[in-house]
Amino acid sequence: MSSTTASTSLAVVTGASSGIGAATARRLAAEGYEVVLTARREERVEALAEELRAAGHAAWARRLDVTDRADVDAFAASLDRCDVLVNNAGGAVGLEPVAEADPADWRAMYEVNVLGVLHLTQALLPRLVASGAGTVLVVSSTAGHGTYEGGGGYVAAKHGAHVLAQTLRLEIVDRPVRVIEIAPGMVRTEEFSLTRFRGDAERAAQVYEGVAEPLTAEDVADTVAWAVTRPPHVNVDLLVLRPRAQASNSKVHRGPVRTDAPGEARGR
Ligand code: 8X3
Repeated sequence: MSSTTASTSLAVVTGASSGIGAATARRLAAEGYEVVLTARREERVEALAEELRAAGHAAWARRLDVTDRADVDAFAASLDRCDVLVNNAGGAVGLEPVAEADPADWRAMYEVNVLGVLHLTQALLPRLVASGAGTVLVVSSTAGHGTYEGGGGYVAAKHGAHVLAQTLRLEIVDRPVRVIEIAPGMVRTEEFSLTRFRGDAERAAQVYEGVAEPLTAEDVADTVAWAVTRPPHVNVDLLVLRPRAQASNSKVHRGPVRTDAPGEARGR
């Protein structure tokens, strides 16, 4: 598939059709990686790969369903090498409480957020080891580190992705492959909340209402690029990033930023 030379590192990005995945593909291309953009929506990744090629980057697109193991294996077999795997494909479906949630939604979230990562990682590990300095990166979520009402299925799945990364890091400590987890909090992308609320644009917009500056896909891509471009012996185990206005999964400031110093009212 690729025209990689011995000196060009190749990065595979899953879920590269929009949001964090697309921003990450752009950013890694700009950093000099040859990038392989994968997603179920082939026309989207093909358009982005074309755009990157027109800008002088080495970029390729491949339709890929990370939940389909045969598809993943065929994809892995088509690659000459792989230096970086960015497991970004994932997402949330629904915000129903545990008592009312549809098990099918939970299953779908487990399939893409956990088994998708497992499939790609298993299939590409031989290439990553052969690279001599491989990186497996998992874009998890702050949902992988704490729960919130209505988040159950997504939180359980993202905890699974976190545990996969942690466990793999233990198991391959003697191999030249590092395992990085980037856990973003509130990121305003065009699709995350729209998918969660099954296309209800009004509900999706409410998630970010009044929040001064939610993170952008580019903010996360910047962090991914920073972690990936550290020297190979430096492993950023886990990096949690949130917008300044979000102090925890359930504490978000909505409204203007206060400019009075804390304690000022009491004369301190
Ligand atoms: C997205 C963050 O708070 O919607 O991964 O779970 S949250």
